[in-house]
Amino acid sequence: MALQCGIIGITNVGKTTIFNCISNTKGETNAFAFSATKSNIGVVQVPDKRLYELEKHQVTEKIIHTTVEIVDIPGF
Ligand SMILES: Nc1nc2c(ncn2[C@@H]2O[C@H](COP(=O)(O)OP(=O)(O)OP(=O)(O)O)[C@@H](O)[C@H]2O)c(=O)[nH]1
Ligand SMILES: [Mg+2]
Repeated sequence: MALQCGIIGITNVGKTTIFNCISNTKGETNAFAFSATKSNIGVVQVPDKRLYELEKHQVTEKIIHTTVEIVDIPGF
C-alpha cells in the first residue's frame, strides 16, 4: 500500500458520493445530515503504463500496479 488518503468535511456535502465514484467499494449516500456513522474504506487502482517500459530494461515475473487506500470519514 503506497498511499492512504481520507475524505473529510462537514456533513451532507457529497463525500460518500465522490468516494463511490472513485473507489471499488460502495458506501451508502443519504439526503439526511449526519447519516453516516462509520467510515467507508476503499481501494483505488493506479495503472501506470510506464511499468511496461521499465520491464523492457529489467524483466520481472509479474508487474504489480500500485493502489491508493481511500477512507470516507463521517461528516463533522
Ligand atoms: N445537487 C447535488 N447533490 C449532491 C451532489 N453530491 C451529492 N449530492 C447529494 O447530497 C446528499 C448527500 O450526499 P452524501 O455523499 O451522502 O454526503 P456525505 O458528505 O457523505 O454525508 P455524511 O456522510 O452524512 O457526512 C445525497 O442525497 C447526494 O445524492 C452534487 O454534486 N450535487
Ligand atoms: Mg457519507
